[in-house]
Amino acid sequence: MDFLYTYETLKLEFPLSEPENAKFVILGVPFDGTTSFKPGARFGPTLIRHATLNLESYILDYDVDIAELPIADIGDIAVVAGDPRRTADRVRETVEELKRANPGAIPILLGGEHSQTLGAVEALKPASYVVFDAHLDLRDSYEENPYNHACVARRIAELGVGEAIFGIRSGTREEVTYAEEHGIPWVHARDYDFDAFVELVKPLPEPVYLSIDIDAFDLSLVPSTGTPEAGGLGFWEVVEAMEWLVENKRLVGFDIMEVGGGELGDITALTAAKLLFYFLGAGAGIL
Ligand SMILES: [Mn+2]
Repeated sequence: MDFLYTYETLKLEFPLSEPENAKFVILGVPFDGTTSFKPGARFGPTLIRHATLNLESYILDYDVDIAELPIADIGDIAVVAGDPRRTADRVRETVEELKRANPGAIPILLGGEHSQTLGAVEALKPASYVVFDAHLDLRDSYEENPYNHACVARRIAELGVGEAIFGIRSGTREEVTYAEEHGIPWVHARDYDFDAFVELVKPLPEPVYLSIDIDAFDLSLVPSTGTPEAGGLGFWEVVEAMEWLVENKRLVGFDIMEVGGGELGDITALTAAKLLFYFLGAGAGIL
């Protein structure tokens, strides 16, 4: 099927399904128009796909070969340069197109700035938003733009979507106050463990959208991201949480955002690619 706003790009290596028949549908969002510090997120989707070439499709610990799963890759969104809202509109419309053709599909965004998650959430209308991030992203506006990447959790909260935020080690007093006043729980990276995750996520209503801002990981794993922060989470900590969500909650969407880097083989993209394969491998359990 053809989508209005996507174009073909490098795809995953193994045989892929058509989007109409796939359970998991990959969509790149190469947008970095409001990046504050370290540019390169526009290359994220391509760098992640390229990094997957380094990985076995067989996931040892699951005994699952993700090359045998119904996965599609519909390419990248044609972004509106410098305009996160209009680009997120294209993400929303693309996800809506996909869901009309294949209501059971779970879109997987590869980004690209976190601002673009808003478009997918608007299309999928989850009851809850679970996010791993170094930053609260609860600002009302940043650099005079309410659709800046630093505002995405606030925009999503305003849609009436319940939230739980993990891996935090950066925020403003204004954001902390907003979280308190609106009952948005968040866990500092220093306090994060699996039990804290389950305790907060268990009561959340379904369906759930899971967003992973790659900067939630310690920056040794993800040096090339828009706003890197020391003191983040380990790889298996996030995988373990993701596995629990896939097994215990109905997921409607997933993303890995803020992957940057200027060259093929970047560490950040390798981390993101491995995470993507673990998500797909865990996803075999819900087919
Ligand atoms: Mn972040």
